[in-house]
Amino acid sequence: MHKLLINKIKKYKSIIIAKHVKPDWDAQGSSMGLAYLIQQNFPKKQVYIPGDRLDDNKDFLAKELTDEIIKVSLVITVDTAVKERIDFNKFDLAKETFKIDHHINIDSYADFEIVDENAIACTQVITLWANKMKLKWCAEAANNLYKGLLTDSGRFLFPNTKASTFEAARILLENGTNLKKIHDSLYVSDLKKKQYLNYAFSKLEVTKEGVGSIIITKEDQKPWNYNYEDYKSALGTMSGLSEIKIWALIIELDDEIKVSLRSRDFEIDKVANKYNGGGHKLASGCKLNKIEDYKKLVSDLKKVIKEGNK
Ligand SMILES: [Mn+2]
Repeated sequence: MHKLLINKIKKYKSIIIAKHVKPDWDAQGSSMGLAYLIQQNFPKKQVYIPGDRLDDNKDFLAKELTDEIIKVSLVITVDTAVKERIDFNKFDLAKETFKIDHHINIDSYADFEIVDENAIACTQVITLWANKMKLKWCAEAANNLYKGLLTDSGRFLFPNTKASTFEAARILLENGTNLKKIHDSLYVSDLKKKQYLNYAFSKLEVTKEGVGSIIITKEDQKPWNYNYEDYKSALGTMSGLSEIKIWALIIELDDEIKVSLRSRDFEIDKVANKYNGGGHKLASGCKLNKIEDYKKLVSDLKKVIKEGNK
C-alpha cells in the first residue's frame, strides 16, 4: 500500500486532501504536511485542501475546485475514521479515493487505505510513509506534521507514545521542524484563554468513582466567543489528577452536543460507540442528543471503573 499511494499520486494531475470536520492539529497538520510533501516532490500536481482551518494559512485553498476537476481527481482523506466525518461533501464524485488514518478502522470507505491503528497520530503514519518512500522534505511539511505528532500524543505523554512516535519525531526534526516556533505557536496563549480554562475548571464535577465532567453550554460560551477547538482545550484541565480516572468534556454546539472522553487506564471506546462515536481505547469522542443525557453517560463511565475494564 505504501508504494501504491505514490503511484496514485503520480497518476493524478489534481489531488484533493480532505480532513475531518472541526479539524484538530493532527487533521490539519496531516493535510498540510502531505500537501507540502506532494508539492515538493511532484511540483506539477495541483493540490487542494477543502474545509475549515485552524489558522489563516491560505495555501492549497479549494476555491476553484469544480465538479469537473473533482471527477478526475484523487481524494486522500487524513485522520478521518468514518465517512460521515469527512469535511468534503463531494467525496463520492472523486475518481479514486485513498484513506490515511490511525483510528480503529470501523469504516473502510475509500478504494485504498493505509491505516495504522497503533500510530499515535495520523501525521506519524504520513511521516513514516514519506521516509520509507525517500521523499524530499521541506520545512513546511515537517512543521505541519510535527504539530499533529505533538498534539495527538499530548506532548509525548499519552500511553500510545511508542518508539515509532519518536522515530517520526526524529525524522521531522532532521528535516526542518522548528521546535521553538511550533511550541510557541501551540502553547503560548493569552490571558483570556487561561481565564477561560479557569472558568471551565470551576464547573468540574467529580463522582466518588472517579468520573470527572465539565459541561460547557451555549450560555457558558457567551462571554468568550471562541471556536470549538478553543472550548475543547478545557479537556486538559481534568488530566493528571489522581481522583479523576475518566474525564468527559461536554460542549453544546449549534447543531450537536459533542463529548470528548479521556482516561488514563480504563477503556472508554465502547461507551463512546454507544453514544454515536468512537476512537481509541483511552481517547474517544461521541455525541449526546440532549444535555440531560450526560447523566446516563456519566453512569456508564462509572460502570467502566467499577467493572475494572482496563
Ligand atoms: Mn488524530
